[in-house]
Amino acid sequence: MRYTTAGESHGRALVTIVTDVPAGIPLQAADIDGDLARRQVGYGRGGRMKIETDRAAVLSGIRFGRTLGTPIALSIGNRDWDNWTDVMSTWGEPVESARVTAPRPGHADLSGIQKIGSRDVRDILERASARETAARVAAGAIGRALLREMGVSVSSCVTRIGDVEWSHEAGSTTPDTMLVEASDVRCPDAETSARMRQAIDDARAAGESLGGVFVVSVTGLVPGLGGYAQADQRLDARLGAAVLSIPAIKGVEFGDGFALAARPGSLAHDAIRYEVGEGFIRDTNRAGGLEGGMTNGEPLVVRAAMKPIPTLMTPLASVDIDTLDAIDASRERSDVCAVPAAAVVAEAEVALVLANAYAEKFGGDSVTDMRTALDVYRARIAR
Ligand code: EPS
Repeated sequence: MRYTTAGESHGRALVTIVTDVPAGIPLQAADIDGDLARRQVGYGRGGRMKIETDRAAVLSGIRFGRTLGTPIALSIGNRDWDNWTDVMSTWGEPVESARVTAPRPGHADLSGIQKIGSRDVRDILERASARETAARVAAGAIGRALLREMGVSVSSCVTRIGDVEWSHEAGSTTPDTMLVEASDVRCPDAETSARMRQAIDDARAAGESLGGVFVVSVTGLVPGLGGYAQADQRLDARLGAAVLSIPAIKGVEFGDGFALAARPGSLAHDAIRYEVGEGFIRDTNRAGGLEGGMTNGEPLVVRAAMKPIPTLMTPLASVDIDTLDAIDASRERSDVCAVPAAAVVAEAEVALVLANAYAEKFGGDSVTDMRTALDVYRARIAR
């Protein structure tokens, strides 16, 4: 599956077209809209989320609740567009008073205007805005629906907001411990969630913003997805690129990741044993489910670091692009913390990579054929 998106943050709508979708995937509106809703909630979001109630209109590619195998076009309206029709008009002359001239450190603003030669930072920020990730989540819901047919489930949780960390046992971030939909910071631990909320409140009061860390965990994967033979087959690289494509993500690790660098080999890998009737077993999952660029049948554990949002109500220093005078960076209505939302976006990105890995290995035309091929493969490796 490949997807592309279009749409400005305060334009009419976000759209996505998803191609190379196997036929016959059962899909309901609630699958897409449910994920859109999960992305929208989350403690630390700003006023915009009170305006939007994201829903995807399906324009093509789904008939009677099943994918046709044809491109799926989805549109998510921006309710806020009604408030931006002058500033974001398709035609006519620019509103000079609405021009943004103070680029925000950390955002795409400055490099963006340098890149395209614009004198209005809004030309950049409208598309660099993480609003675009709503369209990715809609696309990802189709990947998730395919994975469901393959017996795979994808979930996430937040393990750090600012300096508040949930110190969970390594390897405990499997879906069983990640039933966190009820928590508005997506952290499974109630006491830590309360401290995370307090940190967000404190940041808001100080005109600050906060980043954090989240984990995406995937269960039900067969071994051997991805590949060891060529660089572009390696699943670590493909997953890493997908998660790093999400705005504000600055680091990704798999399993014990960076901590592995400090350990001797005997404490860095996952010993193999065999049980009749159960097959190959690992008692640890330090590798995070990936060895040699492939899944190894253990839960996939992807951890990512998100930097704090660049829009600060107590702004950093910047330079006016008209006068070149020192000036405060521009203030826009914004979120204080979007780590819980980013975790849901990462689920979508991970789901799309894994859906493609299944389609490569088991055939991408029809979900029925994929399931048959998967059953044959499972039976072979069980022998
Ligand atoms: C964003 C700024 C805020 C966020 C937005 C991302 O929007 P606004 O400028 O309209 O207040 O709420 O995120 C979303 C709209 C969304 O759907 O996630 C930014 O500058 O990146």
